[in-house]
Amino acid sequence: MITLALSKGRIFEETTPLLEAAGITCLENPEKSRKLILPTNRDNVRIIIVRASDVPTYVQYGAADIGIAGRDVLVEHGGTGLYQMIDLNIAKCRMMVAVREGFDYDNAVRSGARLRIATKYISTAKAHFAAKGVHVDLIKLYGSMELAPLVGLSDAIVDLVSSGNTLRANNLVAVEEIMSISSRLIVNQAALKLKRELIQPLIETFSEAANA
Ligand code: PRT
Ligand code: MG
Repeated sequence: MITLALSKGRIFEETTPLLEAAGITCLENPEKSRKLILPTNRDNVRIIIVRASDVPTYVQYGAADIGIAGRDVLVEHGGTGLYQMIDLNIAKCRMMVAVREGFDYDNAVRSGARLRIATKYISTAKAHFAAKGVHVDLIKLYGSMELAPLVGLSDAIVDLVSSGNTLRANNLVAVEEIMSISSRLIVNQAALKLKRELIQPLIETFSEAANA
């Protein structure tokens, strides 16, 4: 049996065609079902539904053999116990620094003043600003980062941007790109050895489908 960890929403939706290419169909819709363990058409493959940021943790401890997670989540997790097998080229976006329209970010950085940054990506943001030599106070949020600069919680945010609509709707502008993001197939290190004959063909079909 292999267990695949996925988050519902965009990752589940964009993974479905890759699973289909590997002959795997999930038998329940995670948006409708309250079940957290979903059967597939193959009795040796099951899907577990977890929070996007929890996917690496389930795979690290071997509670899931494989999983799909964004590069944002993987960098923040650190990658211990995981093999990052392939870039699936799905759920793409960019991790950006954004500020209120009219806020002079370049000047704030140049002046050497401490910047207040709100984000859910504390360790990624910390590494980014440390590499630039910018002093920051980091404020941990769990969502709706875009609100923080509007109500004076922070000078800037570090968040994901895809269409840019959320920034525009809130009079924010992106001022710096930290990294480009897509989702990766991750594999538990022990599972890759012990269940190689089940996992290896999946990796191959996924990588063909991702590059098609
Ligand atoms: O939603 P929940 O709190 O349960 O968890 P989550 O937000 O971590 O999960 P989910 O499903 O929203 O995101 C899963 C993964 O999708 C992320 O880890 C990214 O790798 C990837 N991804 C791709 C995105 C986006 N694009 C994206 N646009 N994740 C989030 N967003 C958000 C962003 O945070 C911002 O609030 O969408 C908003 C911006 O979108 P635009 O189109 O308005 O720019
Ligand atoms: Mg979300």
